[in-house]
This record gives sequence, C-alpha cells and structure tokens, in this order.
Amino acid sequence: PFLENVMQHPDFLRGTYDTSFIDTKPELFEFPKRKDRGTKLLTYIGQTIVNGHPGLAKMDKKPTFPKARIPETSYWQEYPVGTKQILDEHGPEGVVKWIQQQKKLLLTDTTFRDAHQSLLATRVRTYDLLQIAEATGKLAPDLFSLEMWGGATFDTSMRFLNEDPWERLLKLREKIPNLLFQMLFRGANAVGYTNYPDNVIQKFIETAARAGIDVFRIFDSLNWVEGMRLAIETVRETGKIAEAAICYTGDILNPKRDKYNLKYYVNLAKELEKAGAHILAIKDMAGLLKPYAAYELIKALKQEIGIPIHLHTHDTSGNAGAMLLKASEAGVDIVDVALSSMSGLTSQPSLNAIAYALEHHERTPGLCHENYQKLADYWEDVRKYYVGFETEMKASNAEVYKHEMPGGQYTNLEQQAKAVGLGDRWGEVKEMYATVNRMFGDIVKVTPSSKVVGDMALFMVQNNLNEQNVYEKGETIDFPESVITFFQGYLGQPYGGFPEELQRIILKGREAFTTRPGELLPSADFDEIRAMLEEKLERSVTDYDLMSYVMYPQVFLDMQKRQQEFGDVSVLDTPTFFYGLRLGEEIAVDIEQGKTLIVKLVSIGEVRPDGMRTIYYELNGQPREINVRDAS
Ligand code: 3PY
Ligand code: ZN
Repeated sequence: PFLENVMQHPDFLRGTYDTSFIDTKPELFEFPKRKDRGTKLLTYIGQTIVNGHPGLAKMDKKPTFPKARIPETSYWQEYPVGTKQILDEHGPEGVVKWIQQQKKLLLTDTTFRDAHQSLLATRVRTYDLLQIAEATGKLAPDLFSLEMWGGATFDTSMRFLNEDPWERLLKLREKIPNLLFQMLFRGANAVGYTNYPDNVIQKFIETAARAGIDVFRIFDSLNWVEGMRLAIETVRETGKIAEAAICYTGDILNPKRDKYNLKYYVNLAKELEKAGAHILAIKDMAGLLKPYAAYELIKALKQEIGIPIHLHTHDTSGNAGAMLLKASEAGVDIVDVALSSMSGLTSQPSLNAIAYALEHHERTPGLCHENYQKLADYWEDVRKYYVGFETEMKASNAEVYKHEMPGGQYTNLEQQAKAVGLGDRWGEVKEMYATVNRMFGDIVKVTPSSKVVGDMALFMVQNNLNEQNVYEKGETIDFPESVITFFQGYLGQPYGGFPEELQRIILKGREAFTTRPGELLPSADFDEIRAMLEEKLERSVTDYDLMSYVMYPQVFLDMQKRQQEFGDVSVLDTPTFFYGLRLGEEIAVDIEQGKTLIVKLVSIGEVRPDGMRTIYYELNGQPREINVRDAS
C-alpha cells in the first residue's frame, strides 16, 4: 500500500516532488483498511436484496427473466466497412457528399439513447449495450449512425446507475469501429440543464470527439441560434460532423397557430446553414410534426438549403410512421428510428417496420431484415429487466398534440411526479403542462426549457394553484429556482420574448438580461478544479472526470462515494443489479478480463435489534458474510 500511496499522490503524479517528498508527507504511511472488490460487490448485492433498488418497488422475490438472445457473430468475422470509415477517410465534407449521393432513405438507430430515454426513463445500462455492441457493428453496417450518447444519458448513468458515461462511450467505441457515433448536445447547456461558460462547452466537445463521438446533434432549447454558434464552430474545429437542429413545435398547417410557421423554420434553417452546420436536423422532440406538415416542411427546406436533412421524431401520437413516409417522399435524407422492440409510443418509429414499408420502393434502405430482427429480439428480452421503469402508457395517445410534452421527458416527468406523490394526478400534470406553456408565451419545449415547464406544472399541481392564482397571488409565491433563472435569461431568449407581466411576478425585482449567458459566466479554471478534485479523491483525475464534475459536481462526487463503497457495479448483470439474487442463485461476474467471481446467495439472516442483517454467500466456493442495514 505504501508504494500505491506514493504513486497515487497528486504531487507525485504531477511530478512536483523532490527528495523530501516522503519525509514531508506522513499521509503516505496511512494505510486504510481496504475492502476488496468481492466484498464491495457482495455489499451492493446485499443492500439490493434487503432494501431494494432506489426508485423501484421492492419485490419479495427476484422475478425470473429470460436470458437475452445475443446473435451469433464470429469473433474472426471482420466488421463490414461503414460510415465511420467515410468520415475517417474523407472528413465531414466527404460524408455530406456521400449522403447526397444516396437514393435510399438513410437510417439512424436510436435504441442506445433516445429510445430508452423515452421508454425506460433512461435507465439502460452499459452492460446491456456492450453485450449487443459487436453484433450491432457486424449485423447493422448499413446504418447512417447510432445515436448512443448524450441527452439525459449522461447524468442518469451517474445518478441512478453508478456508471461513468465516458466509460460507456469508450467501451462501445472499441466494440463498434465501423458506425458513426452520434450524440445529442444541448448547445450552450451541453448535457446539462443550464448554460455553461464557453470554455466548458469547448472542452466538453473536444473531449467527446476524442473519446469517439462523430456526429454532434446540436440544438438550443429555445431555437436561439446565438446559443448554438459556439458549439457548431467547435465541432467543426475538431473535424467532426456538426448537425444543427431546428426544434419543431406548433403546427405549420394551422393558420391560427402562426407563431411557428413555415417561414419561421425556413429562416432558422438558413441561419444554421450559414452558421456552419454540415447537416440540418429537424428535431421533432414531442412528435408534433404531422405527415402532411412534414411533406410541406421538407419540400420547402430542400429548396432553400443545400445541406442534407436528418429528421428526428417520436411516435407518441401513433402518426410518426406515416409522417416518415411523407418526409421520405419529400426527399428527407436521414430519419431516426429504433429497433422494433424499443420503438413506438414515446420512442421513435420502428426501424424494422420502415425497412419493410419501403421494400421494392426506390428509396428502400435495402437492409437485411433478418439481421435487424435478431437485434430487435435481443432488446425484446433485455427490455424485460427494466419493467419497473416502463411507463403506464399502453397505447399511442393523440393528446400529445395538446400537451406537447417531449417523448424523452414523458416517462422521466412521470417518475418525478410519482416521487413527489402526484402519481395519481398525472393527468392534471399533463394538462397543467399545456397551461404553463401558454402562460410562458408558447415556447419551444425541449430540455432544458421543457424541464422548466415541467417544474412549474408540478409546482402548480402540488400547491393547488391555477393560472389565475399565479397572477393574483404571485407576489407571495416562491417559484421554483429553474423558473426564476429561466425568466432571468439563463437559458437564452425565447422567440418573441418573455411575457412581461409574468416575468415581473416571477422575478420580483431580480435582474433579467438578454445577452448570451456564456458571455457573462466566468471561464472555468480547469487546472484549479483538477487540483481540488485530485486532493478530494486522492487519485489522478482524467479529463473525463473533470468534465463530469464540471457538468454535475454533486452527482459526480456522490457517484465516486458509492463507487468507493460498492466498487464497479457496472460489471453486474442487470437483473442482479436491480433485484439482487434469489436464495440459492449463483452468478458469474467478470470483474476484469480473465477474472471472474462466482457468487452464490446462501441465506439471509433475521433483522437484529441494531437493524442489521447478515447475508450469507459463497464467493468462489468459500463462505462469506456481509452485514447490511435493513432500512424498512
Ligand atoms: C434531451 O435533451 O435529453 C432530449 O432528448 C431532448 O429531446
Ligand atoms: Zn427525441
């Protein structure tokens, strides 16, 4: 341990030491009693058995799940050449040219990101992604890209799964060398819920590009181009693909709802093209773009801009499949879809279904249906492990045209409503969401502006407030922090400005500004933060750690603490991670290459007066006991 202490000491790592290094550092002789990896994992499993997984209803007994069907791919079979090779060899311009030469409709598979963000509260674990990664690279080489990172997956993986999002990216990159990796990037909000200083945005993009992201879908939650320029420029400088998005809201075919009309979107698209976008994304985050509106929009955009168009939608209403076909007719280049077992409802339309729908048509993606069915079969099995995070929604629901809630927010806000005791008032929350949007002046609703609307809606339902109350009693109401900072201008400026009276009521004399928040925020001092973190964590800190901390300081530190206590829980299979073990059940855990632990649950002791229970295991055939506090 002494040598380890020395090697991990921040001064040693930085090389700022001399011969007095050892004499002046008594802490090098403090050897903490370290728990080994086995003990840590047994503690985690014991906790889960006794107290359940946070956020999941505790079960008396772990359910039985199917073993996931992983398609056979031979390790010696080479990865087919894919779009990643086009980028590596010909750069972003080469990719754009290639897209423009394709007659077929190109597909992005969102199963690894938006599909589970939208269906399973973003809870899909790296373990399950890695198991199917090689097969995805080998069976799905004709995809344009895999959307597999960013959005809410970044904080959720740390917050709820004890996983490092960067490790997910790096490991998937290793297993899928042939497909473009795409991430969702919230412009000046990066992967957070608020604006960050410019140098944070730049460093995040550079770090993500280095770790393996190829296509950055950049949007601003208010369609404010000023909030996107820096990200677009930075992505261009890294040599990766800048896909800038217009977020779609309203209804261009409704003459009465003319705030967001065709002209508005065409102007926005032109501005983004001018700002340097390689590809234009239409981000229909709530699934409000109707089939005939899509036709009009894409036809107009095709005439007005020269870059490829990539369309993203959600199937909440049930109309998204039809919409994609109309978009295809109008000449859209790429569309987002998800493997069938992870598609539909608040997720994307089915990849497998679209591929069949276009069979024998001039724009057929021409892919091997059987291969994609095998991938869908895998996800059909794996989805069952996440049953506790499934939405109540059983069928498509056209009321989305009324509440306009993004698909990626729906299951997450539903979980949040349950957590604050409003589970049975979910209908009211949805209605209030629409009311709040109207009060806010009809804004674009997508993370984080959608979170502000959601926070306000929850707040009003929880406190039994209606619209009138807010105007009449607003002076005495303490509004949620996110609502206040939104009205100050910290998320940028909404199209058409803020409603003045409401802004006055909410701000109560606080200052509002119209400049770009990134200009006001002081730059992050990365050297200082790194030094502080190294001291706190007593280890060297990578750029990945640094960016996770800068995005989510407390969430990152909490995860570090849990990792100290439980070790690397990402190595556990998902049923064990969420539900522990059944009596007598034995599992094999690969803790690193060539090192496997065999864990068997033997018995669970009674609660003692001090609230503790002893869990009896066999670890690699040897009896092991772990004490766990029973929180019930
Ligand atoms: C996100 O920002 O996480 C989204 O998915 C927005 O649609
Ligand atoms: Zn989405």
